[in-house]
Formats: sequence, structure tokens, C-alpha cells
Amino acid sequence: MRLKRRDFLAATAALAAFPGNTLAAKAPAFHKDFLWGASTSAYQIEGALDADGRGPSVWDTFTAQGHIQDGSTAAQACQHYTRYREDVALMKAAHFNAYRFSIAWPRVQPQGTGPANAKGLDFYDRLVDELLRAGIRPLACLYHWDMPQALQDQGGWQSRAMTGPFADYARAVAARLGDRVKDWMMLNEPNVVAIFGHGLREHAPGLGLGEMGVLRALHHQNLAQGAALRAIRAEHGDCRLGTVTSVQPCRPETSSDADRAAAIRWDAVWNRVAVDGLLRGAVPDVLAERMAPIIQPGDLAAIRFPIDLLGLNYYSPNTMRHAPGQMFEVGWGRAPTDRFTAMGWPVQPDGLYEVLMEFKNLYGNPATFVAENGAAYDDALSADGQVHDPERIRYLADHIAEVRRALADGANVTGYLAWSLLDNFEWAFGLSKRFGLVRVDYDSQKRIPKDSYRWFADFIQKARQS
Ligand code: IFM
Repeated sequence: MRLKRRDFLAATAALAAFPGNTLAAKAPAFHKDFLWGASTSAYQIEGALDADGRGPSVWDTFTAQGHIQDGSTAAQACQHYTRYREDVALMKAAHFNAYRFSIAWPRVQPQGTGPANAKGLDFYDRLVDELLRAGIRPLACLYHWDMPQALQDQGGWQSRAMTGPFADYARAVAARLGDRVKDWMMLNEPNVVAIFGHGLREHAPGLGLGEMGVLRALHHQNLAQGAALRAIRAEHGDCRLGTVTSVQPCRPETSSDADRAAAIRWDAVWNRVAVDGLLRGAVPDVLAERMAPIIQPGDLAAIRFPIDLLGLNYYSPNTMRHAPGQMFEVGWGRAPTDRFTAMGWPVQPDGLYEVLMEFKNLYGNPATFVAENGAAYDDALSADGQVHDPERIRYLADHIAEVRRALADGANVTGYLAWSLLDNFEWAFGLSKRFGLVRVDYDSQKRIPKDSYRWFADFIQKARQS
């Protein structure tokens, strides 16, 4: 797709009065190397599920079982597998200097183990070269939820036995791309995988195993991650290693002891098992007893690793209440805001400041970056053929302002990547929820940059020039 410069400038001018632009005027707070761009994931955008020897993943199975709310599939999604050049051109036109994508394990090892499938890796090879030609730094994530079905059949993350295969996979990918990819993220949101796919049945593999299922899946992902980090570090001394997790401040709905305890419990499950394991080799106190039967001698040392970069995905805080009978006895209360996205998620940008400062104050200020932040809204295509999405612009501007506030207060934040470049396959919601800066017409596959894309591009340009 070629963006017509005339259209781009006209639309940018139309946005000049938008309040977020006062933020752009303050852009100097972002240093020159700050990473600006967007994140995506393989299953959500690539399509081409049968191409070049790819094997089935748990999401293919979950979709075939009829769990996708709008009945759609990821078979086409954004056809990024064949249209990646057009998508990289969109990134370049928006002045991105970074892009996080994920690598599909079932493309690299169709059965999850064994020799790497060269054709599957070829795609990422081409993508990385295209990004580098465009001056965009590739941040590769090894696992964004698409576990090979063959490994799921052997227990998936319920089993400790995934550690070896994941490390082998990491080694194979880094061997092929490590000469050009210098930023490696291991997992994306292990907490979401464990909670929604293992504890509940809302995501693949849809196990519904409750609390112990969640904790096992978290612990085994932690172990696999530790092994993969060491495998890459052993052979690629010059790269930055890290991972990505979802962080949500857990605030009690009321000041009752029961709600406060629920918030602490959920904070432990959602935020701490992954982060404390990796950064401290520890398990949260409130979960220690429950996790004891899962943890073997040496595990915590194997999980802990001195990473270089931690990706934080932030969308909203959780307002927690005590809910007897529910998993971990927690439920969701009403958030104190009247702003909600089309996912029903509350818009509370101050939560982003809170988590960024928490990493500064409680974890020794590691280098972090916002690896996902964005919003789904019920975008409409206007009569002028454009998508006017002021709510998304406001969402982005408000959250970037919180990043800026955290930076001013000393947090070591090194980048901000929006979720997402394109509308895409939003897991169990299918194609019905649109998070993109760029609209995708799924029938024609036409890309239509939204107002938010132009706003973000303009913002980045100013931030990078100052
Ligand atoms: O689409 C997802 C992404 O895959 C992981 N983080 C949250 C996004 C929005 O739900």
C-alpha cells in the first residue's frame, strides 16, 4: 500500500486541534533512542495457516471446536504472511523505529520438536530484512500463545516437559535470525495464557482446570523461559534478552478487609508469579503454600535470569472484590470511571504510571518498555472513506502522557509500542474487535489508516526530531 502524501498531510492538519497535540509539543522528554512503534502477533495477523509446512496450533483446534464468538477464523486474518511488505511500509510511513512481532512455533517446528522447518523460518528472515531496510528495529517474541498442538497433546504448559522443547525452539530461531535480530522476548503474557486457557476455558487450550491449572501453567512457562533465555545467551552474547508480561494494578473495590485481600491475591496471580520468578527467583507469599507441590528443588534458580529488557503490556487496572466460589475467590467490581473501550475495559491511564513506577521503586528500575497499549472501539468507515477514531487518539495520548510522567519521575522506560498496527484476530472475539491503528477490510484486505495512525505518526515524528 502506498500512502498518498497529500492525503496524509491533509488528515494530519485536520487533527491539529486535537488535545493530544499539546502532548506532542512536550515530546522532548523522550530521548532520541526511545523505541516507538507497534506490536502484533503471528496468529493474529499472518493468515496462511497451511503454508510452507506449518503445523496445527492450539488456537487452530480451539477455533475448530467453535469457541470463537463471531464464528470467524484466523485463516486469512490480515494476510500478513504475503502482505508484510505493505505493512512494513505503513510502519515506515508512521516513523516507527521499532516493531515487535511474534514467531509462530508451529511454523518453525510443525510438531513442536525436531529439526527446524527452513521454509517457516524463511518468512521471518524476509520480514526481518524488510524491517531493517526500513530502519525499524525488530523485536522478536518467541511465544505469543500458539503452542504446537502436538505438544499440547503431551500436556502443554501443564507439563514440566515443555522446558526442553521450548529451549530447543529458541535456539533454532536465534541461530537463523540472531545475526540481525538483537532483541529477543521469550513469552507474551504468560499470565493470560495460564488464567484464560488453563484455569478457565476462554482461550486455547480451554482446559478449565481452576487454580492449580493456572499455577502449574505459570510455573512451567517460567521454567521454559529460563531455559530459553540461557540457550540464547549461550550462543548470542550481543543481544538483549527479555520477556513480555501483562501488568494490571489490582485495586480493591472497597476498603473492606475481604476486598483488600482479594486484590492482593489477584495481584499475586496476575502480576507477581511471572515477574517475581524472573527478577527475584521468588514466589509471592500468598501463593507459596499452593505452589509448593509444583515447585521442585532448583526451580527458582532456573527461573531467575538477569534480563536486559522487560516488556510491559498495559490496558487497564483491575477493581477487585471478594467472590467466594470463584477461582482464587476473586471477582471484578465496578471501576471508578465512565470511560470504557469496546472490550468493556475501563480507561484509567494513571494505572500505567503506577506500574512503571512500581518497577522503578520495587524492582530496582530495570529497563522496561511498554510492549502493548491500545484500545478496541467500534470504528466505522465514514462516508469519506476514512476512519475517524477520536476515542483511540485520546486513549493513546492519555497513556503516552503517563509514560512521560513516569520518565520525568525517573522510571527507566525505553519505548512505547501501540497495540496494534492492524485490526486483527482478537482471539475468542474473532475479527469483531478492532484494535488497529490501521483498519483492515477483511474481504478486500485493503488497509485504511485511521485518524489515530496519522496522529501517532505525527507524534512520533515530532518526538524523534526533538
Ligand atoms: O490481542 C491481545 C494480544 O494478543 C495480547 N494482549 C492483549 C491484546 C488485546 O486483547
